[in-house]
Amino acid sequence: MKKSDVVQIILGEKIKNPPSSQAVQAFAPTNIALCKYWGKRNRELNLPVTSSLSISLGNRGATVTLQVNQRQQDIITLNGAAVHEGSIFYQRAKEFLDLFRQGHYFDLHSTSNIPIAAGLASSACGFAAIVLALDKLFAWELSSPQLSILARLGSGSASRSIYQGFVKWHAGIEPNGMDSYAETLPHDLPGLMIGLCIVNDKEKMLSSREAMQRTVETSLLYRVWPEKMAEDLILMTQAIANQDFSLLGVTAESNALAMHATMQSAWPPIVYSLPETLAMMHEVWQLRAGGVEVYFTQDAGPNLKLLFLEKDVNVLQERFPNMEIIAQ
Ligand code: 2P0
Repeated sequence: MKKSDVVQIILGEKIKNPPSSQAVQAFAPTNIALCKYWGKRNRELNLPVTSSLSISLGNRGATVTLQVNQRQQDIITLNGAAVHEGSIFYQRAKEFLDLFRQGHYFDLHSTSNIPIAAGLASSACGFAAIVLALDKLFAWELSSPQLSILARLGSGSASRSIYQGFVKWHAGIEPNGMDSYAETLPHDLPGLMIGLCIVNDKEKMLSSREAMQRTVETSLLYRVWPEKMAEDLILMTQAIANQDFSLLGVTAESNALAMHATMQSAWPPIVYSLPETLAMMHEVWQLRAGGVEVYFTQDAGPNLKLLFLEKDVNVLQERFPNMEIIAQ
C-alpha cells in the first residue's frame, strides 16, 4: 500500500476539489512525547509499532501559508528564507504536496516560533500545519482523525500535532493504517510547566527516522520496548485522568530513559546524550532528592525538557538560568 492509496481512501472524489485562488493560513502546535513513538511497523505509511502520548505546546508551532501558484514548481520558504530545491526539507515537502496536487504547484511559506534544531519536532508541527492548510485550500472539511492520518503520512509525530492538550496516537493494527490516528484526551493538568534546556543546538548527528529504524533492526533491548510502552501508556493515562503530576513525571522520565537504552544497544550505537546532558540529569535527580519535584524527558537529541509545577518555577529558573519555558 502506498501513501497515495491512503489519500485516495480518505479523500475519494474530494481529491478533485478545485483549490481556492486565495491564500489560506493554518497553525499547528508542536508536541513533546511523554510516552515516545520509537519504531515503525510500516515505513512507507509511518505506522508505529506502539501507541504514543504527547502534550502539545499551545501557541508554539508552525504557521503555514499556502496558495496555488502559476509557475511549474513549488516555491517554499522557511522563516522567510527560500528553501533550496536540492535540500531534504524541500524534497520532503514537495513529495508530500505531490500526494494532493492535480497539476497544481504551490507557494508554501512556513514560519515557526520554536527554537530551531532543539529537538522540538519541527517536522511534526510543519506537516500538521500543511495538512490543515490543504484542508482549507481545497475545502475538504475532513474530520480530525482523517487530518491526523494525512499528517502522519508526512511525519509520524505530525499525527499528534493536529490537536492541543494531551494527545494519544493509536498505533492501530490495520495494514492500511486507517485506525492509526491521534485523538485528544479530555483532561488537562493545571500548573504543569515545561522548560527547554538547550545543551547543544548543532544539527542532529542522526535523524530520528534513521535512528529508530536502526534500533528496530539491531537492538536486542528493543524487543521489550512494546511491553514497556504498554505499561507506561496505562500509567500515563491514569496520571492525566487523575491530574497526578508525580506519576506523569516518573512515567515520562522512565519512558525517555528506556527509549535511549534501546538506542544505545543498537549497532552502531546511537547516543544522543552529551556529557552536559548527563550532568543536567544528575542536577534534576539532586533537586528531586532535595524535595523539588522536577522530571525530564529527552527526544532524539542532547537537550532536555523539564517537567515541573508552576509553584517551583523560581527554583528551577535559578538552577537552570538558560531554561526557556515552552509550555504552561
Ligand atoms: C516522539 N520522536 O514520539 C519521538 C520521540 C523522536 C523521539 O517522533 O520518520 O520525525 O517522520 O515518522 O515523527 C521523531 O520522529 O519520524 C519522533 P518520522 P518523526 O516524538
